[in-house]
Amino acid sequence: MALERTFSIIKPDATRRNLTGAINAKFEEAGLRIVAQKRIHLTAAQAGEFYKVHAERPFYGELCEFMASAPIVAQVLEGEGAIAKNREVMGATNPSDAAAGTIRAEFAESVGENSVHGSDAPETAAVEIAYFFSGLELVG
Ligand code: IDP
Repeated sequence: MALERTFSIIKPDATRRNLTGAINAKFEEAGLRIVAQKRIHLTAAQAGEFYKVHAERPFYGELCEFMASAPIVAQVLEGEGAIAKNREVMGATNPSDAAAGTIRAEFAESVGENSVHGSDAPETAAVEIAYFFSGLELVG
């Protein structure tokens, strides 16, 4: 499997509860290297742009408001098959469906406030990384 990069967000529910280190430990234990990371506070408009594929979903307004409610940690994770591996470490969207030991099973509060975001495909990873980071900020 090829070395790959994926985009990750530690969401406001997790930064609020000081879980950045605990979540990063899960990534590192799974062999994902954090090659870029920054803590930022999105505006609702910036969150809306990031999540625009969900613009027609009933929870879109709530999601944008939540993502702008406290700082996030935007990250790029690198590793063998990083996109799939990160989705595995994150667990299912709804924490009540997430496998034991996953980030969402351990830390998520609800289907909306579910602690982490991770890209779902190479194309989205490339777009999401470019939305938050310049090439100079990716240090492998
Ligand atoms: P994913 O984050 O596991 O890829 P998506 O279906 O792409 O899940 O949804 C994006 C985000 O939208 C979720 O992580 C969650 O924060 C939010 N979301 C998804 N479904 C619901 C819902 O039914 N109610 C509220 N928020 C939701």
